[in-house]
Amino acid sequence: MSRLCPDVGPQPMDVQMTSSSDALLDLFEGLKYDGLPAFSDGPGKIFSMDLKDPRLKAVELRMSRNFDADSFNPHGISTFTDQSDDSVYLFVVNHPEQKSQVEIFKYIEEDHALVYLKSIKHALLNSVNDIVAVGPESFYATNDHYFNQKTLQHLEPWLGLSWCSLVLYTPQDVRVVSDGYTSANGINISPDKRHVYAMDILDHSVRVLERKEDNSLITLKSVAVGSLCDNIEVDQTTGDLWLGCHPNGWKLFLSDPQDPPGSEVIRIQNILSEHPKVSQVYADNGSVLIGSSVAAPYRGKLLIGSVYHNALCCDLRPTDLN
Ligand SMILES: [Ca+2]
Ligand SMILES: [Ca+2]
Repeated sequence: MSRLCPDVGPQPMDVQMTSSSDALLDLFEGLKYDGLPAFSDGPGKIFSMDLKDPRLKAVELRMSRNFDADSFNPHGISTFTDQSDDSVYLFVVNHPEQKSQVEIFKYIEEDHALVYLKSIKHALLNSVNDIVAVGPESFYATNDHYFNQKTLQHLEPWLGLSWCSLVLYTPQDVRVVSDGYTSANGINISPDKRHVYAMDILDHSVRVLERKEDNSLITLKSVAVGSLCDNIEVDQTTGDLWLGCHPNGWKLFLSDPQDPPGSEVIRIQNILSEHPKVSQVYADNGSVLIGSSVAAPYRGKLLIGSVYHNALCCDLRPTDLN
C-alpha cells in the first residue's frame, strides 16, 4: 500500500531520519536547481514529519530571524547529534543565487524551530550536492560538478570527465579527500562512522570508503547499482543502504509532463562483505511517483522523496523487512 503525503509540497528532495528522545522525524526541502524545473517561486523550506503519526502530517520548521530565508534554496541535508548534550544540528546545502554554501542550524524539535548558527563557504565547496555531518561544525561534502561556470557545467556529463570530488570540512582543515567521480551525489556514513558511502551517479555506482583517524578516506571498492542513484540513506540498525534512483536519465532531463520520469528504490545489504546484495525494492513508471531522489525506511514503512513530486509513503513487503 502506498500514498502521497498530503501536505508535503513539491520536491522533498532529501530526507534525514533523526532520533532525539523517542521521536523520529524526517526533514524535507524544496529546491530550485539549474537544469531542473522549479515548482514554486517562493524560497525553500524544511519540514518535519512524525512517521509514527498515521496522518503523515508535515510541519514547517520556523527559522530564526538572523537567517536570510528569502534566498534559501536548499538541496542535500544531514544531521549530527552531539552525544554530550543531545543537541541536534541540521546541515543544509544551500544554493542562494545558484552559489554553493552549507548552512548549520541547531534543531529545536519541541518548538519545530531551526536556530541559524553559521554559513560555510569555501573554494573547494564549489558545486555541493549533499553532505554528511561528522561533528557540530564538520562534514564531508560531494561536488556534482568540477567547473564553476554554468556553460562548462552543462558540458561536463557529455565530456565523460571524472574530475568531481569529496571534500572534508572542519574548522581547522579543508581538503579534497577522494576524487575521480563523474558526478558525486548522495553521501552518507555507516552506523559505526567507520565507512563513508558516496554515489557516483553517472558511473551507476556507489563508492565504499574507509574513514581513517585523521578523517582521510580510502576507497575500498565501487558497487554497481545499475541505475542513476541520487541520495543515500543508511538504516541505523542493519547498516543497509537505501538509494533513491532515477531509472531514466533522459526523461528526468526532458521532464515532459505527458511522459514523466519514473521512480526506483534500490537497497544494498551487506555492502562491506564480498558479496553485497543489490535489490530493487520499488519501481514505478511515473504514474504514482515522479522522479524519486531519496528513500528512508522506518518501522516497516518507506518514505520516498522526489525532485518533482510530493513524498510517497509505502508499507514495505514482509520480504523487504529483514
Ligand atoms: Ca543527505
Ligand atoms: Ca542529491
